[in-house]
Amino acid sequence: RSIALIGAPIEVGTSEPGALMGPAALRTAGLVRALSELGHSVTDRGDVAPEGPAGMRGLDGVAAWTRALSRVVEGALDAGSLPLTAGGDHSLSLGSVDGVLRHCARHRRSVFVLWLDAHADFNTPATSPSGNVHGMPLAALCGEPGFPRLFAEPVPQPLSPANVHLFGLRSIDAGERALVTTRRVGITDMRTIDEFGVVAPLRRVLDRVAGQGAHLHVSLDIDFLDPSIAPGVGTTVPGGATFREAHLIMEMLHDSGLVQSLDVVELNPFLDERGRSARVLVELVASLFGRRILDRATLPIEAA
Ligand code: DIR
Ligand code: MN
Ligand code: MN
Ligand code: MN
Repeated sequence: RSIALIGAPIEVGTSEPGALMGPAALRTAGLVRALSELGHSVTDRGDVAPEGPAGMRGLDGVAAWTRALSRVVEGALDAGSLPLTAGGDHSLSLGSVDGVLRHCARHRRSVFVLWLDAHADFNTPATSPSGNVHGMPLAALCGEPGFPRLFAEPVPQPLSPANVHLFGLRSIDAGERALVTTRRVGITDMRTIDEFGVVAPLRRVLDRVAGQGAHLHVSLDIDFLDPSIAPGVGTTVPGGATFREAHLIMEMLHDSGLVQSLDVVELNPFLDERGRSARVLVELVASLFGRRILDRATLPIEAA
């Protein structure tokens, strides 16, 4: 496939400095090479420049990035490429998903977002205990109030909360817990993964996406992973996905053939240990784009 790598060195959505080095660290860890070796044609579009004053923290700074990223992601999809937006804090998904929504609105296609994250990212300015915008993108994308002037134009078709699935959840604030419940957001929390593993819950999600013929956008927050394999993030939460669970998810996503756009977010190289987390992310992205141990899918057990 044709993949457009879009750097989004944004950190105004968080209080922990360092995420702006994320795109550079992913490039250094060999992201482009890993994807090219799998036979994909990768174009590195470089880093996006924000439209307007991007220095301030909070919504006004994030808005400048949102507009620029939305345009670049929509353009990549229009050109038939798969946009891979590399961050940068999770507020970048306001731009990438907005671009996806605009592209899909023109093609009358519904959008489904799979959010691999320790957190729900469904706060609004009214519910957020931290005030950090990286904890709010899903609420804004789903049309919750409190986000004026964030998007360039009103979204033609906002994201439906029923078409959002949080996977790996293990840290949620009181206000956003109430919101995701009333809005009926899909959730596979860590407790569910402990009980049933990743395969059955993810298969249900993928079957729904396939049934809808929806565009599948995957947003991978590095804190989805257990801090023991990925320490390079400002908001580590113990009890995350293991290396093997994460790879299996990526392999299932690849096999589904449904993923049309991807975010890789929250890598903070300043907190990383000698590039470990960046390398793990590159390995995971490679699995999502088709790297496998053998050149066939796993054999059915009875045929083995
Ligand atoms: C917390 C942390 N729920 C907040 N969110 C993070 O600030 O709203 N999301 N770290 O990835
Ligand atoms: Mn398309
Ligand atoms: Mn997040
Ligand atoms: Mn998170």
